[in-house]
Order: sequence, then structure tokens, then C-alpha cells
Amino acid sequence: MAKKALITGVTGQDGAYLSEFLLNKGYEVHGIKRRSSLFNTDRVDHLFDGHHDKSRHNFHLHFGDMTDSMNLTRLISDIRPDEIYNLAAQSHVHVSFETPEYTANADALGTLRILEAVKFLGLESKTRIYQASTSELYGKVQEIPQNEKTPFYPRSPYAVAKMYAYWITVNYREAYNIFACNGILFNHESPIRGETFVTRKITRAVSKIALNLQDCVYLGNLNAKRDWGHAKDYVKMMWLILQYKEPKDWVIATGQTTMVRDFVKLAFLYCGIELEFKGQGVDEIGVISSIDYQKALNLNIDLSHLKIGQVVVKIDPRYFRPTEVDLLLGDPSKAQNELGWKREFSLPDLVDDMMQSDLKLMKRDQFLQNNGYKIMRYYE
Ligand code: NAP
Ligand code: F7E
Repeated sequence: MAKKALITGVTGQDGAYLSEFLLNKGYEVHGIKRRSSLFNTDRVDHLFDGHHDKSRHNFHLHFGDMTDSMNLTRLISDIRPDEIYNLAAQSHVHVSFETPEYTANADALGTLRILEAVKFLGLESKTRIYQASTSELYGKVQEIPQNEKTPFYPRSPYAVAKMYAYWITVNYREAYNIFACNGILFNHESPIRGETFVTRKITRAVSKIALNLQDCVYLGNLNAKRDWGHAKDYVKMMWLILQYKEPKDWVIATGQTTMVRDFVKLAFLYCGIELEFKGQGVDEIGVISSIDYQKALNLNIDLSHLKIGQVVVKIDPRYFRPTEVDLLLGDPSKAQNELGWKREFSLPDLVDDMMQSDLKLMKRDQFLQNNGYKIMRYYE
């Protein structure tokens, strides 16, 4: 019998990669998606063959919501999963300042609803639970680097909600003997990262600037430092965490930290554009300092519309947060020693992967624009 996995947040970045990973391992995968007035399954459409094709029946989607206890309990009762990966969340830190109550409901109480359903249904000894915890728990960091023992100091409604989820997971493990684990994952990105997280916002904007579809990108705090890895490497760790001999909480990180400003430089450099930053605070600007036209031509990009000295990065204070997390740097030693955590993607590999994908998408937009179609504006 194939193992059954239930993934909340299946339509998100991690949900999509994890589904692919588990299907390749022979799992029967069930995902919970929200009803939406527009299609929201872009990231998993390639895995879904519809309800009527009997040849590939390992991937199932169910309507549901983290704010609906009855719905979650019924789905868990019907599916009786061996493993639950609780990935669903209002996951945008900045947005959590605008929607703090909803964020707490989905991210904190949503986790409780999953745990309580497993207990209520008597599945404590059958169902293992992975909780998507986060480096945001460390917030105003109490030590560098951060490990499993570093005290938490959350700095946003998102992080505070995730702190409740972290501790309720620990509590249900200790109180009811449920195999429930926290993966404290540091930032992980990919070509299918949500468009308003900073890495994807940058790779999309740089691609548009290189293709003459946009002049300049507006960003917030360029000094923030993040420990960025590739989501493909991280979903494998979610699975390994649930295969370990005992339930524990784990830091998954690269052990390297990079400033937002340097990520911007790497993304431009991919297209042959070198940047220098001038000025300070809200007046800081990113200026083109050299152009490698040949490197761009090798990517089939014509940079003749760009000039040395042109400003392509500006600051917009609307992207500043009321309280910021300045520096995250994870210490993944425990996962390296006990889970065998090793990653395939370095930071330059990640930038290359994202830039390659976004250039392809933006070339499609360029083609549409040249043929008279209006390109959608995205809120960033
Ligand atoms: P994501 O792309 O934002 O995906 C979030 C998923 O949750 C989406 O499928 C979303 O559905 C779903 N969702 C949101 N609210 C929901 C609700 N009320 N009911 C049901 N589903 C809901 O996030 P991600 O980057 O894949 O991250 C996965 C998880 O890991 C999240 O819990 C996040 O907080 C956590 N995490 C992420 C990172 C990271 O760097 N990516 C690091 C640490 C922890 P829609 O598609 O309909 O919006
Ligand atoms: O911001 C700065 C911003 O929104 C990273 C989520 O997946 O990872 C993610 O949270 C940094 C911050 O991710 C812009 O101020 C500058 O310091 O990409 P982000 P995040 O807040 O780190 C953690 C681990 C999670 O758990 C979350 O779910 O970049 N920044 N300028 C900007 N950020 C955004 N979004 N947009 C800007 O224009």
C-alpha cells in the first residue's frame, strides 16, 4: 500500500515541490486548496490529470481552509494520512501587519486545528505531522548564528502566530505522544516563489529591465540579510524530518547570509549589467556602472536601451516594515549530522535558476506586448 500524505498549502511554492517529491517516492498525495474566484493551481497543474483519468490517480485536490475546523477534521478522517505536511499559511511578513487577525487565525489556530483533529480522530500513533516553522521566530536575533536552542524574539504578527504554532506542535507531541515536528526553515526561494517576496520581485524586475519592459525597480530595506536556499533542497528535508527515528525540531539553513543589495547585484550581473549603489537611506539608488553586451547577447538579450549611469533601483519607504528582522543566519549542524542535510543549490545557482526562468517568462510578455496585448500589472 502506498503511503498517504496530506499537504495543506499545496498550491504554494513548497506545496508544489513537495507534491512532486512525494509522488516520485510513490506516495498518494492529497492536497488542500482554497476556493478562489480565479484558478489558483498553476504550480500543481502539471501533477493533476483530472478526476476522470484513471491512469494517474495519485494526486488529489480537496477544497478546504485552515480557518474551518469541521472541513479539516472531515478531510483528515476521510483520508487517514500517514503524514501531514502543514504548509498552509498567510506567509507574507509585511502583509501580516495589515491582516494580523486573519494571519493568527490561519497560521496559529490553523495549526491547532490540524493537531486537534489528529487527536480527536484517534490517529496519534498513525499520523506524523510536519509543521512549517520559520526563521522569522528568531526575529530580533539573540545570537548569531541561530540554532535549535536560540531563544525566539518574533517581530511581526506573522512570526508571533508562527510562534504559537511552534509551541502547540511541541505541546501536542509531549502531551499526546504525536509524532509532530517543527522544521525551522530559513528563507528558501525558487522560480515559483510568490512574486511579492523580495528575491522573486528582484528577478522579475531585472528581467523586465533587461528586456526594456520596465525602467526601474522600487525596493525597501536593502540592508536586510537573509540566509537564502533553494526550495527544492528544503522540501526534501521536510520529508526526512518525518522519516527520522524520533520527533524533533530542526533548523534547516545554508549557513550563509547575504544582503538584499547583493542579491540585486547578482541578479543584474546574470544579464551582464554591473551595478553600484550610491547615497543612503531613502535616497539610495542603484546605478549601472558597466554593461557586458556580449554576455547579454549570449542570453539573446539586447541591452542597447540601457546606458552607463542609468538609475535602475530606487527606494520606496512603503516597503519598510514597522519592525524589521535585520539579520538571519542559520546553523544547520544538527540537521547535517543527524539527517544528512546537504544541498544541491548554492546562492549563485539559485539566482541563475530564477533569472533563467523569469527571463523566459518576460520574453513571453515581451512577445505579447509587441503583438498588441496588454501585459498585466502586478502589485508588488
Ligand atoms: P506560499 O507560497 O505563500 O504558500 C502558502 C500556501 O498556503 C498557499 O497554497 C496558500 O493558498 C495556502 N493558504 C494560505 N492561507 C490559507 C488558508 N486560510 N487555508 C488554506 N490554505 C491557505 O508559502 P511557501 O513559501 O510555500 O511556504 C510554505 C510554508 O512554509 C508556509 O507556512 C510558510 O509560512 C512557511 N515558511 C516558508 C519559508 C520560505 O522561505 N518560503 C520559510 C519558512 C517557513 P493560495 O495559493 O490559495 O494562496
Ligand atoms: O523579505 C526586505 C524585507 O518578503 C526579505 C517568508 O517566506 O521568509 C519570508 O519572509 C527581506 C526583508 O521575506 C523589499 O524588508 C527589501 O528584510 O522576501 P521577504 P521574509 O520577510 O524574510 C521567512 C523565512 C518566512 O517564513 C516567510 O513566510 O527583504 N525587502 N525590499 C523587501 N521585501 C519585500 N517583500 N519587498 C521589497 O520590496
